[in-house]
Amino acid sequence: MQSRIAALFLFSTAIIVAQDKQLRADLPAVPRYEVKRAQGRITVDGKIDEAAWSNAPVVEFVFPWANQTGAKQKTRARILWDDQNLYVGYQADDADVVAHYTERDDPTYKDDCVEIFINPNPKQLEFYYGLEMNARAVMYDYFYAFPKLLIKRLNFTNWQLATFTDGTLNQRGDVDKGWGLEVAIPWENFEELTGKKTPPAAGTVWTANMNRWDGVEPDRRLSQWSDSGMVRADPHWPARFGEIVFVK
Ligand SMILES: [Ca+2]
Ligand SMILES: [Ca+2]
Repeated sequence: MQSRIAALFLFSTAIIVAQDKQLRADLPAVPRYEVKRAQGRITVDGKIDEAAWSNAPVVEFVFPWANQTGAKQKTRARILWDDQNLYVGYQADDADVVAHYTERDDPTYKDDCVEIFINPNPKQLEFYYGLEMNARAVMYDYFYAFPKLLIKRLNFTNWQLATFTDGTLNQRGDVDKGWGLEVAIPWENFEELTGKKTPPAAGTVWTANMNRWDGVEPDRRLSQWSDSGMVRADPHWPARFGEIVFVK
């Protein structure tokens, strides 16, 4: 009986998900990114100015939702790796940098915010990690049993995170230039999905997406590395994450 109830619950949940998560037609193929080794030290200060970053390919986010309003402000992102960490760097053009949340696991996605979703085991599409970080370097991290359960009690350890604002945070009357964010994530944080603490072997493919929430309601936009394909503005759809391949 219990299993029948469970099956009924799963069925009804699937219907809700299908209604809520509708994909657009004619989507482009998901992008692929070569994650290069960091040649030299990265100082996590929000400035993407180390020599190591100049070796990393740059991706620019797209704006999939034409119904959203507000300026389409450019975001460039890069990823690197070494034996200790995965590094992600963002540079966000932004004429008005606004972020209010200050505590771990606050809903930073309501601020000016950048995100990375990481699936270290692309053979499955049910589980991934999310890191959503606002322009004042507040971390909201979670494990997502997609789409049913988001566990924000998961807290990554030993990460480094910093932002740099080229302008004035939360001062609305002036014109800012933008902000940058760097995060270094030690490999051990991914071990539940990889079974290993060590860095991935060269050639390993994970999937990921990078996102940005920008602007102040009602003029707010979501942009992404890989278009999630959702009808409504929604970054979460693991089948549409891009591929990241770790190269030597
Ligand atoms: Ca730096
Ligand atoms: Ca958390």
